[in-house]
Amino acid sequence: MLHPAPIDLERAFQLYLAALLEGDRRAAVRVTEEAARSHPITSVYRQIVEAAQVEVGECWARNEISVAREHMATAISQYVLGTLYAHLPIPERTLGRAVITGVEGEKHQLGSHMVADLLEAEGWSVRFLGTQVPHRDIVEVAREHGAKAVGISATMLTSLDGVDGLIRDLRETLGPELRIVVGGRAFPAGSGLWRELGADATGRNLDEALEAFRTLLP
Ligand code: B12
Repeated sequence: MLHPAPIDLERAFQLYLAALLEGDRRAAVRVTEEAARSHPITSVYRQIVEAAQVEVGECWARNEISVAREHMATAISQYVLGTLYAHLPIPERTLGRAVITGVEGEKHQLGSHMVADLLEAEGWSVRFLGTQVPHRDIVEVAREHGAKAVGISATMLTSLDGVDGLIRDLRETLGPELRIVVGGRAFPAGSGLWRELGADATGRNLDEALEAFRTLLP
């Protein structure tokens, strides 16, 4: 019996982007599920979903698509992450407990959503809070969950004060043992900003994010 050749990631990206821009959720789910059968899940997240979201942002910045179309595309990507999550191999063992969150005023949450999913697939017990959460509530969840690490996501430079405040609040209540990882577009390559804010590690993309959390393990 003949099996169709596995879909190439570049081709899958093109099909996925077209599906996002047309608002075709069914096609977006189909292409990512097909890609997930023959490629590592990190590649599907990074080279298809993330790459397409970045391109959607470029189209929006060039005024080629409306805000409505960008929102439609992002809503589809959020849905797609939900469908891919169902296929993530979640190990039985628990490596450690983590909370992943955005800060007050920050609206971007797809990147931290991906980080949270893939940390779970690595064996972390994760509480993902989305974004725009009051900081005292984040501290409370981290305490209740017994978090060893908190990952904080920031895209906009205007969120950096919030990151600074949240790190202070976390350290004040949960002590210096708590490990803090920051990431997102607000922390560009080569910037030592993360260290200045008192974080223990940073990551600019999914692979670096996973590596940053690995360094916290004994
Ligand atoms: C979707 C989107 C939105 C949505 C977000 C909805 C949602 N539920 O997330 C909405 C409509 C709310 C939005 C609003 C705005 N947005 Co916007 N948005 C985007 C867009 C198109 C995609 C974002 C995305 O999903 N990216 C894909 C993810 C996977 O990438 P990522 O977030 O960078 O995450 C990765 C890494 O950064 C890292 N990471 C992320 N978090 C963490 C956390 C940890 C702990 C670690 C280790 C790593 C890590 O790992 C992730 C995976 O690799 C981007 C374009 C882009 N280039 O990203 C613009 C973009 C980010 N937005 C932009 C702008 C300007 C805005 C607005 C100001 C627009 C406006 N005038 O209102 C507002 C600001 C709102 C606010 N206060 O936060 C600009 C930012 C420019 C800049 N200054 O940097 C961009 C780059 C668009 C552009 N090309 O100009 N936006």
